[in-house]
Amino acid sequence: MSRALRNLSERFLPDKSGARKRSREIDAMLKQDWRCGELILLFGSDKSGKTTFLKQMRLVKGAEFNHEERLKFREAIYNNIIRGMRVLVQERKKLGIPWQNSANEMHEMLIESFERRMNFEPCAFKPYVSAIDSLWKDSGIQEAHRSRTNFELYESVKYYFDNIHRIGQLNYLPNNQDILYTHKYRSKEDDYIVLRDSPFLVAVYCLRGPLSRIFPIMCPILYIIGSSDYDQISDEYNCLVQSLDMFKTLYNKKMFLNNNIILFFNKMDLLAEKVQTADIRKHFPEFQGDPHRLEDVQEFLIQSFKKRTGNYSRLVFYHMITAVDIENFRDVFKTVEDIVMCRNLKGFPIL
Ligand SMILES: Nc1nc2c(ncn2[C@@H]2O[C@H](COP(=O)(O)OP(=O)(O)OP(=O)(O)O)[C@@H](O)[C@H]2O)c(=O)[nH]1
Ligand SMILES: [Mg+2]
Repeated sequence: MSRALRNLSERFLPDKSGARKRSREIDAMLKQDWRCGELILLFGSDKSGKTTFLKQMRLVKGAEFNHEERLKFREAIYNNIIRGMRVLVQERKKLGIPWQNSANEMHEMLIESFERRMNFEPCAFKPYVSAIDSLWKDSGIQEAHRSRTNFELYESVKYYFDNIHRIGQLNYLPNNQDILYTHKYRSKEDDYIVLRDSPFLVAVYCLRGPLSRIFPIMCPILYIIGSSDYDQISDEYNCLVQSLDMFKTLYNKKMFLNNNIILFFNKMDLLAEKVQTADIRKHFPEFQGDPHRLEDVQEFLIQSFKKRTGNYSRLVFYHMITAVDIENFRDVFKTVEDIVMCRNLKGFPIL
């Protein structure tokens, strides 16, 4: 491990305080020279699962979240739940779907008046618990939820609604699974991780940022794809197309021509569920095959990314994952290590 990385790990292991200072210092450290294999870059389109991937890498290395961090996640979970339900009640209204239970009009008012909160304590969340439970059971909300591909809603809210009574307890502290399902709104401290006893730092980057000043070296690139996003629209832009375009930009960036790229087709759990009912041909008429067969849709995704690589070829590995799956992430971590250390590469599927 280089001195730069050692300094960095000593100073930035997850439980250290002073997030803003930490983030500034990490930026400064990243400008230093890094040897290949010490720094891993993580890219991916919005909400594809980059932060979840980082959280898992951290957990695999045994760096558990401490009490203070869990309290912050609790606050994020409360906000995720109420904001998620607010989206659903608003969409129900827009779609003109009637309430099954008219008592929910009152709950709707409570949810609609919610503003994002800091220092959100369990006793302040308590009044929302029965409202969320009652709304979630209403066929009006269920119907709005079924049409969620037409508006932006985090898939994880279903998990939280299903667990609302556990989460609503006054002594609630999120477990690791709950934490993996959170979506925190952009915070830079989420985007870096130095892994204990591991030779590398993983950093999330956004392609819109000023990249050239930061990476003078060849470092492996992990690219996360939200595989189930093929029918999601964000800012009038299909999310899968957004991911394909971003990959094309990355693939063709001169500064990354020598970097190994590993594509992680994430959200396989959601994809498997989605193909049962959704028809990918509505969004991608060029799809040939059975739209309800997972393997056909996976192959289409692989080929779509392959097409974005244009005329010249280089090694691009790929892997199918479910980033929220704690059990299987050890294998994913091993894959990352193997590729970063360039070992056992023979068996890896290549784009
Ligand atoms: N079901 C399921 N949910 C996932 C998976 N991966 C990520 N998520 C959820 O998707 C949401 C977005 O994931 P994040 O990790 O925050 O995505 P991100 O790419 O960091 O998002 P931004 O930083 O906003 O661009 C979170 O609520 C995650 O829990 C997955 O494999 N399956
Ligand atoms: Mg993120």
